[in-house]
Amino acid sequence: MTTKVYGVCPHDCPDACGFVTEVADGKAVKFYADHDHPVTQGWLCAKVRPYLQHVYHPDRLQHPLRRVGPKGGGQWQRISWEEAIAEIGERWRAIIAAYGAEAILPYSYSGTLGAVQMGVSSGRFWNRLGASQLERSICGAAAEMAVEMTLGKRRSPRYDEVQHSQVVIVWGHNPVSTAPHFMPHLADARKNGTQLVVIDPRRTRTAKQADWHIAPQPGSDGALALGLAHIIVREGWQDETWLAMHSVGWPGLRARLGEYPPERVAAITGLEIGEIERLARLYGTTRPGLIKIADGLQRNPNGGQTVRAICALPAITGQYGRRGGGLMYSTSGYLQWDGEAVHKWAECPPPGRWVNMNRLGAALTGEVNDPPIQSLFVFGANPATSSPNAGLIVEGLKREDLFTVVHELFMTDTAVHADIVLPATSQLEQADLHKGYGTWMLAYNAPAIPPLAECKSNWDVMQLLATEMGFTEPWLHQEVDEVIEELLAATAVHNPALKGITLPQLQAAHSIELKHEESVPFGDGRFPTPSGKVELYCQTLADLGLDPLPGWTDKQDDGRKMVNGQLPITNDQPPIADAAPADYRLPITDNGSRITHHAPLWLITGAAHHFTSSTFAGQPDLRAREGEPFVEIHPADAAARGIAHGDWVVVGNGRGACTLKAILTDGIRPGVLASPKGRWSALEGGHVNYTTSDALGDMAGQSTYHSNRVWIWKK
Ligand SMILES: Nc1nc2c(c(=O)[nH]1)N[C@H]1C(S)=C(S)[C@@H](COP(=O)(O)OP(=O)(O)OC[C@H]3O[C@@H](n4cnc5c(=O)[nH]c(N)nc54)[C@H](O)[C@@H]3O)O[C@H]1N2
Ligand SMILES: Nc1nc2c(c(=O)[nH]1)N[C@H]1C(S)=C(S)[C@@H](COP(=O)(O)OP(=O)(O)OC[C@H]3O[C@@H](n4cnc5c(=O)[nH]c(N)nc54)[C@H](O)[C@@H]3O)O[C@H]1N2
Ligand code: SF4
Ligand SMILES: [Mo]
Repeated sequence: MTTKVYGVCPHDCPDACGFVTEVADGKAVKFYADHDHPVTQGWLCAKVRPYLQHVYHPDRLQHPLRRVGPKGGGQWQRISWEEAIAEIGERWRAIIAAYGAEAILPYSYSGTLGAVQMGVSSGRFWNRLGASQLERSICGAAAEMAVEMTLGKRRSPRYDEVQHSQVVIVWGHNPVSTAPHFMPHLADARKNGTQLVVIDPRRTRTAKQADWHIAPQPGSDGALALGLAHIIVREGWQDETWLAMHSVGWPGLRARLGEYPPERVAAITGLEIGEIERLARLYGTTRPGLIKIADGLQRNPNGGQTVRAICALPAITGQYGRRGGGLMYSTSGYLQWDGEAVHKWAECPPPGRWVNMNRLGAALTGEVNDPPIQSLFVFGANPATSSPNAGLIVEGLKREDLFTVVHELFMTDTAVHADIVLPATSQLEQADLHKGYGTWMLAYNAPAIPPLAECKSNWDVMQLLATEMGFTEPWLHQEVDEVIEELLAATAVHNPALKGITLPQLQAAHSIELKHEESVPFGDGRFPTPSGKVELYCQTLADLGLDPLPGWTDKQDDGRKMVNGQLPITNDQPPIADAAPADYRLPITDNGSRITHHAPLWLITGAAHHFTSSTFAGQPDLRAREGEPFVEIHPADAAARGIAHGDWVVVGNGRGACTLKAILTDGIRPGVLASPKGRWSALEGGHVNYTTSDALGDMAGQSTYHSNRVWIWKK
C-alpha cells in the first residue's frame, strides 16, 4: 500500500513548486512534481528532482552531538536531546546573568522559506528571550526597499503574463537557473515574436537563449538605466501624460538625466554607444515591454539606487499597470504574514539590539561588544559557506568563549565549528505553510514521513528551548497546524485575498492560487506609496539622508580587508592577507615585494545551477553534474597572467583566497571573473566567500558580494 502526500519545495527559489511523495511503510519510495500545480506544471528543477537522495543521504545528521576535541576539530560525542537542551539552557542562563540576553544571537536565513519553520521559528522564541535581533539583509534587502520606496509594494504579474510582452529585458538575473518555471512561458511568448534581451557581465544559461546579450561592467547598471532614460527623453519616447498623472518628481529626475549622456554611460558601463542607443530604441519604442529583475543585480554598493533607476524606466514609458509591461520582481507584497502573529512583539520584552547578518565575522570578533556575542544559534543557514568574508566568520567561530549551537541536516562548514549540533528534519518530515515569492500561490506542506532517527524540526526545537527557559506562553507551545491556522486568520483580517481560506480547505487543495484585487499589478493606477504615485522623487529616502532621486555612484570594493568597518590606511598592493596559507600568497619577487604587475579583476559569484546557495553542494550526484569548482576568465586576462584553460588558479585578495579551475571563455566580460557560490570548504578546500566583502550597500544593510576585487594567479 502506498499513499501519496502533497508537499511544497521549501528552498530559496521564487517558484515554490508542488511535489508528491509516495510513501510505503513509513518510507518515501517515489518523489515527483505535482502535475496539477499551475506553476510547477509537472516538472521539477535539476536540484530537487533527486530529492530522495537528499532526504536519505547517508551523511544526514541523526542525533545531537557535543564537541569533545578542539573547535572545528570534528570530534564528537553522541548525546541525548535532554542533555543537549539542558546544556544549552545552563550555558544561556549563565550568559544572561553575566551579559544579558542580547549576548545571544540567533542566525537563520533561507534553508527553508516556510512560514512556521522559518518565519515563526525565527521570531517568537527569540523575541521572548530578548535575544539580539538579526538584520536579515544578505539577499535582496536593498532591492526590496528600493521597489517599496518607488512603487509602494512588491507586486508582480504571474509568470504566464509574459505572453503579453513584446520585449523582455532580463536584467542581472538568470532565471534558467534561479526561477526555472518562468522559462516555458517566456519560450511561448518568443514563439509569437517577443524579443529577449539579457543584461549580465556573464553569458549565463539565460543569456545563451537571448536574442541579444549585453555585458556591462558589474555595478554600472544604474548608470545604464539612467542613460537609457536620457535617450528616451532626447527622442521624445517618454509618456508625459502618464508621468504627470501617476508619478512625483519627474522634473527633478528629468534634470538629472542630463548627467547621463551616451558617451559618459559608455565609459562607465564599458558598452559601445551604439549598443546603448539600440537598447534605448528597443525599449523606448516597443510596447509593452517587461523588465524582469531578481536580487543578484543589486548585491553591490549602489544596488538600491540601481534598482530605483531601473524601476523608473517603466514609469517614464508609462507602462506600470499595463498588461505585459512594467516590472517583474517579486510577488511578496501581495501577501505578508501578520507581523504580530509571527513575532508576538506585544507580548515580549522590547526587541534587542540589531546585528547585521552580513557582518557576522566582524560582529563575532569585536565589532559588536556591548554586550559581546557569547552564544550563536544557527539554523536554516550556513554562514561559514554562504555569508561574506567567511574567513573572518570562521575566526569568530573559533573563539573559545563563544558557545555555538547549530541545528542542521548535514555537517556543514558552520556545523563543524559548533559546540552542540542538533539534527534537523527535511521538508518531507515536517509540516509548513508556504507562498511563492514569484508566484500567486499559497500552499500547505504535509509531512510525508516520520522524522529520521532523532531529527527535529525548527519549531519542535523552539518549543523545547521555550520549556527549558521556563516560558509558558501558549504561543510557544502550539502544534504547527495551530500556528498555521493563527497565521491564516490573523492575516485574513487585513488581506482580502485570504478571506475564507481555512487550513482544512488548503490541506485538501494542497495549493491555492490567490485572487488579488487587480489582475495586472497597479492596474488601477494607484500606488501604495505616501503620495499614491510612483515616487521618482522619494521624500522618505530624503528623510533617511539618502539620495531621493534614482542615481548612480561608482563606489566599489577595493579588495582590502576592512577593520571595524574601516579600510586600513595602506598602499600595499595587492593586499593578499599575510595570514592566508602559504599556498594562497602571491609569489615573492627578488626584491622581496609581492608580485604586483597584473591588475585586479572583479569577481561575480552568482547562483550555481545545481545547488541552492550551499544547499545540495554536498550531494555527490549534483556535485558531479556541476563539475569541479571553476572560475571563468576571459582569454585576454588569462593570457596576461600566463593562465591556460584547465589550470588550477588561486583567486584572492586582502580578505582571503580560494583555489579554482580556470575556464577560459569569451562568455565573460574582460576584467571580470565569474565563479558560482555555494561550494563547501570541507569538500573543496575553500570557496569564493573567503574573498567577498562584508561591506554594506547603499540601502537596508545590503550585502555586496558582486563588488569584489580580486587577483588571480596560477597555482
Ligand atoms: N539554481 C539556483 N537557484 C537559485 C539559487 C541558487 O543558489 N541556485 N539561489 C536562490 C536565491 S538565494 C536567490 S536570491 C535568487 C537569485 O536569483 P538571481 O538574481 O537570478 O541570481 P544570481 O545568480 O544571484 O544573480 C543573477 C546574475 O547577476 C549577474 N550579475 C552580478 N553582478 C551584476 C551586475 O553588476 N550587473 C548585472 N547586470 N548583472 C550582474 C550574475 O552574473 C548572475 O548571472 O536565486 C534563487 N535560486
Ligand atoms: N558569494 C556569494 N555568496 C552568496 C550569495 C551570492 O550571490 N554570492 N548569495 C547570498 C544569498 S542571495 C543568500 S539568500 C544566502 C543564503 O545563505 P543561507 O541561508 O545560509 O543558505 P544555505 O547556504 O543554502 O544554507 C542553508 C542551510 O539550512 C539547512 N536547512 C535546510 N532546511 C532546514 C530546516 O528545516 N531546518 C534547519 N535547521 N536547517 C535547514 C541546509 O541544510 C543548509 O545547510 O547566500 C548568500 N551567499
Ligand atoms: S528549487 Fe525552485 S524550481 Fe526547483 S523544485 Fe524548488 S521551487 Fe521548483
Ligand atoms: Mo537569496
